[in-house]
Amino acid sequence: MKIERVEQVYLKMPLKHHFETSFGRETHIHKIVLAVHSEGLVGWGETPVEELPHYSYETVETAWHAQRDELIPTLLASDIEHGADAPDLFKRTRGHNMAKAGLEAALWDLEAKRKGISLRELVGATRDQLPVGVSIGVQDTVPELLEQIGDFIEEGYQKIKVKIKPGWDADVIGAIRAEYPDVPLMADANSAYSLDDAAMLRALDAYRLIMIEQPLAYDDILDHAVLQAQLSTPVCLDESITTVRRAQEALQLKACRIINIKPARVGGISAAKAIHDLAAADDAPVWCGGLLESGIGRAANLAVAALPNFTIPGDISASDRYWEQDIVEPAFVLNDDGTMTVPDGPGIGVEVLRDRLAMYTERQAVYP
Ligand code: OSB
Ligand code: MG
Repeated sequence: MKIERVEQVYLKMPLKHHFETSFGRETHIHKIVLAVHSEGLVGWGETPVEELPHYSYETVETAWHAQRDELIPTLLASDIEHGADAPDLFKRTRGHNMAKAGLEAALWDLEAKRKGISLRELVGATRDQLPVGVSIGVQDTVPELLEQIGDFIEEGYQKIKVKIKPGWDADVIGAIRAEYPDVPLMADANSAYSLDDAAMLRALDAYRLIMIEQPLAYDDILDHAVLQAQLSTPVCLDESITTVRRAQEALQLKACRIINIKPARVGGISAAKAIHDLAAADDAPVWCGGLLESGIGRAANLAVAALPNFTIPGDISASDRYWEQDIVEPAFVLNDDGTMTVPDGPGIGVEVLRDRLAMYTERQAVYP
């Protein structure tokens, strides 16, 4: 595929409600959308970076720079056959996974559209309805959190994930369990603890959580292995798993029993597939996390999450969970049975709305 033109668009999208994690409270979500053009077709991808280096060291500015100054010129100078060839094409660049992942996703979408097949089919996945869950930020009060959880259960979400941080943890989880004894529940700490907090983390074992996500340092494997040996609750790694190699180390060292695969965090769809396969060979389930993607990234995440070892509901909520107006049509909706339908049209299977893009555009560039 000879790529004739690449569009790079920085979007700032207002959230319906603020989203709070142990890093702080967000009211807007920043991201870069990429469009790759070839022979009249357009492939779309999303780089779900933040404005500031909190969850990840990557930001709008670092991703913009890596794409503009290295990745896009490399792509324009190449003749790439498959989206799956992107990691090799970009291998001279170390790190910058989210910058790479957005371009790789656009190439997979373009390849699928050229072949007239869905991205799901190109990825090699077959399931078409996926059970999904919802991630809920830190709230001002416990009653507000309980009410939100009740609303999401009512809507049909099949897994509730709540953010925890020191001062908002064991008591809050206990209150949720008292109100909703059987809801599939998990906690995500976003690295807010250390091994000094092992006693509190062990106390969470009483609440039958499906897992605890990334309790310790964002770049750690070894402390998580020490912690996992002390917990009956499975540890799930998110931030620590940045590459296929890290996933292998984590599984081998028993630092986790479950992996949250975010294609953007691990560098793209190819790496996500490789980690899926590695975990499956180790009997470790995986699930698809999210980075508050727009409909473009959401569609690609659904296609990847249709692979067979994604056995735990993902953080793949409906468009209206975060957005008044998504940038794709049709928007993603939750089915009555708490599943989401993987689009089966060509590529990502949803249409990108140019007028919506324009509403949220902060900056854009076209190459060459
Ligand atoms: O840790 O999974 C996380 C959002 C932004 C940054 C990190 C995380 C999250 C979420 C929300 O939990 C996932 C989503 O609904 O997209
Ligand atoms: Mg997480």
